Amino acid sequence: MRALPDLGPADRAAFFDRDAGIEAVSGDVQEIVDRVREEGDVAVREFTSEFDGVELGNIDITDTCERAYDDLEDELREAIETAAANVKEFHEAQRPEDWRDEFGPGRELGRRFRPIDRVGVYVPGGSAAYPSSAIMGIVPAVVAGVDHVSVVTPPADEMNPATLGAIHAAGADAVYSVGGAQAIAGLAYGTETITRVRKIVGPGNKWVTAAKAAVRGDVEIDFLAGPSEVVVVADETADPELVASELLAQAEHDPNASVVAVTADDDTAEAIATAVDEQGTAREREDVIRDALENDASGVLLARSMSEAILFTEEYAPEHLAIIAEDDESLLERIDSAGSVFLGPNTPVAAGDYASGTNHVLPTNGGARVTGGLSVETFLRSTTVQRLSGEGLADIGKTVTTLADAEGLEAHAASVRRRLEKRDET
Ligand code: HSO
Ligand code: ZN
Repeated sequence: MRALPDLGPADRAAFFDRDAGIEAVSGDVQEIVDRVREEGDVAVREFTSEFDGVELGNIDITDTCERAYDDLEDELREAIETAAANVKEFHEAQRPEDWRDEFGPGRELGRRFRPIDRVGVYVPGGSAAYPSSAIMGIVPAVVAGVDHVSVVTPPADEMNPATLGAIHAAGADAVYSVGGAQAIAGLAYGTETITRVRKIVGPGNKWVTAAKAAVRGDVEIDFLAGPSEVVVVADETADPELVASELLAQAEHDPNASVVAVTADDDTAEAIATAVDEQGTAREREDVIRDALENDASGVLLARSMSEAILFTEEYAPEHLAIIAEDDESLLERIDSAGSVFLGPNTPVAAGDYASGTNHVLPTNGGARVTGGLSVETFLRSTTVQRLSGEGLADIGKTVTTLADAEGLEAHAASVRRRLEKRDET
């Protein structure tokens, strides 16, 4: 437990600067990206053999996913279907309608939304299997109306059947068993097998994230997501064991995860720290949890007031924010920067990680200051539309010609004047 006011500048910087550590691999990643771009499937196979230790047969495993889905145990298949249905319902509620309105006499303006035609979703493999991330990446794209959703996921001698089944259930059009930087490069530039996409989304390890940074510009990406984060803001009414359970849950994702509890109550802080120690032993992923808890950006913090706790949280801009406090709604009013917020004692972050319906692909490392998580809008682009009547043009004509003249763009001004003159002639 640490007193928040006692944190020095270096301690504070550690809390507020939680980058994904991609610089260390960006040189190697650039080489992988360049080779896949030049050599296509040959390079994909070579890097997969080198990094995953797998000699790829078929890169395209779309049919394998369908079979994996059919073979899932009923209970697991139903859980996947329920989670996907809840995510679909919440994302359908986000779909914006095209609209047009009259903003002045004869000046009709509007916006229309159309899906991006081809997108790629990275579904992580690694030490934990992530069927839930398949749902979170694919379902919003399908809801947005994306024509072709390609999925890449790392190969293994035994691929996780739940992940493969979830990729099928979520509605992917094509699935490739490729992971790491080579997968991102394949999606960005296309290979003989992998269809080139216009936008790549989804979380991955630092190789994946570095590759997304490397291809950005040639292809759109969602954002550069790093290890998981949670801040729990708790008051004296919070059950310290529940607060601790939130820290441990996100800690088990990654040794570099950042997990913080902040409260203004001495006893609560003490009790949370004790509960974290108690709950931290004999866990399946104890090593990962321990490392995450020892992280410089993790800890139980004692603020002088809830206001100080909130200011800290706003500056931290966490991926996940849980507020377990009596006046949770008024505390939330004072927070602008958080990826996803969980209110009250019955709302564990795990609910949103899996099944409540919100998306769990969220900005980390302060990204919440500028962006939200994956949503239907991630997969849409907007177009503005306008129609002016003669009266509508006359109404703004002088404004346009004055500004065009000021910019020295005489032909712009003339395109307006000509119309106004013709209108006067009739
Ligand atoms: N908490 C993760 C998502 C996840 N949790 C997947 C469990 N499975 C996002 O930071
Ligand atoms: Zn999680």
